[in-house]
Amino acid sequence: MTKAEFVVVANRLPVDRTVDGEGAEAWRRSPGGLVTALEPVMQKADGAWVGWAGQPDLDVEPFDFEGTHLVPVTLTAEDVELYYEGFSNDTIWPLYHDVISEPRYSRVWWDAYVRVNQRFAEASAAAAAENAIVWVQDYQLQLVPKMLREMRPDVTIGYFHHIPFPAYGLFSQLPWRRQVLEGLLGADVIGFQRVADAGNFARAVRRQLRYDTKASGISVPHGVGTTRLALAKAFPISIDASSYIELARNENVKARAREIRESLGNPKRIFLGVDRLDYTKGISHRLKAYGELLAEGRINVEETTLVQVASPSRERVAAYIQLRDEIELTVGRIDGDFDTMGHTAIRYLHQAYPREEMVALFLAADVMLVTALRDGMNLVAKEYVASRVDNRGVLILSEFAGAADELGTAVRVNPHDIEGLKDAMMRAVEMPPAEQGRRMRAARRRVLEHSVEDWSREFLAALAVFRNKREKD
Ligand code: GDG
Repeated sequence: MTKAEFVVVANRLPVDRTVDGEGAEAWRRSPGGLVTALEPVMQKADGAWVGWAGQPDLDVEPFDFEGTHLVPVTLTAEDVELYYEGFSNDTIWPLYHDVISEPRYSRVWWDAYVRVNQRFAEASAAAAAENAIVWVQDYQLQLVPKMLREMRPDVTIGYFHHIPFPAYGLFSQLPWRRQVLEGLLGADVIGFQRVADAGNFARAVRRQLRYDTKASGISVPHGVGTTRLALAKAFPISIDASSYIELARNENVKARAREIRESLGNPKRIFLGVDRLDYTKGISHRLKAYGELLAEGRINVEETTLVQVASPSRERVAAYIQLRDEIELTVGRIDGDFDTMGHTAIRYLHQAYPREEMVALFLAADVMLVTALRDGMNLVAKEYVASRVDNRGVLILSEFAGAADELGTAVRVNPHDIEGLKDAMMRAVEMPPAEQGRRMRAARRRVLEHSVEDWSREFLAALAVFRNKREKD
């Protein structure tokens, strides 16, 4: 088997398996941001990517795809249920998002999480060349860094955490908190979205493991009486801004944006929400605020429409099934109360769209609503800003999304404060074009100056320091 100098380990491979009408199988690049972010690095470094192919019980040999060596990890239907839907999405996800939904602690799920993390670690150990760099992605694989270090002390290990790391008072609920911290500390560099996340992690390490921390450095016991240094700090993720700019300048996309406005009856103002249908995104809070503005007559359906794209997500997890029912009930009520024959209050779409359509929606929208109750970063906020090449439009941004640390000129909200949210929405619809321009230009500058390529370059530069040191020792 070919060994790679650079290995990415993620729950999912960057491809989807397709089967055509005749039953012929093929692989198609999946559209995710991480794939775009790592593509240039993978090509240059002759990299390998270890991950699950997205379907249970699918046993595929490693293969090459568009210059990347892909190493599939097989998950059985039971693994998917216990490790992925269970521990990852019904324990860690709600716990790390401030228990918006109640986390479930199941020993059977934990056992599966350990078992599957071990399988990912073994596959990574087998794929990595001597002294390779291995970059582990996200909360499904928190135990991989330590497992891998034990198998392969020669490799340099990075871990990036895409979601928030919670305050110790919450994190300490986790029955396996020690194992998770130790798992993560197997990495040389542990990256977070916000400075606050890195701070929460360091505090958990001090309180739970009693290790010393100083600035971003953590002293991790290593051998008898000695320690090694691990770095835990913020590396805020970003987007491939230029691809959004290109789409926003495309004549077809611009025409589509006009068409969308027309098909909604040319309202004076369009509000837009684009989220995976997830309880962390604060969709209910935004619907509540919008419904009240209509009821109070501060806005009316002749002039204003809310377009809510809620793309299907985790549809087998109970909390998501319930959330969908709640949201669809609320949308139905608001539309029932306020729609007219020609105008709708909320155009709700439980569908996923191609990126061109997303950008057309961004261009059509006067006000973008990002009202997450907790969010690692929230890429949609950055995508909206990048797409507004006309320097128009207003971003309403929750202070609980990581993006709020960077996009200081957005209209900032606490989504729990419904009156405050309503006032912010009114302020946004009434904002003069000159002020929109000032705010949008500053936000765009930030997104354009710090794109996803900068993110991966900065993370890998931090890892390279560890690798060089290892080579010298
Ligand atoms: C996690 C963290 C962090 C959504 N619907 C469609 C579609 N999308 C795209 C968006 C965006 C992405 O999916 C969602 O990214 P977010 O950042 O908004 O949220 P999560 O999925 O929760 O991502 C988050 C992120 O990881 C990266 O580190 O920012 O905090 O939770 O790119 O545009 N794209 C298309 N059709 C859809 O219907 N094409």
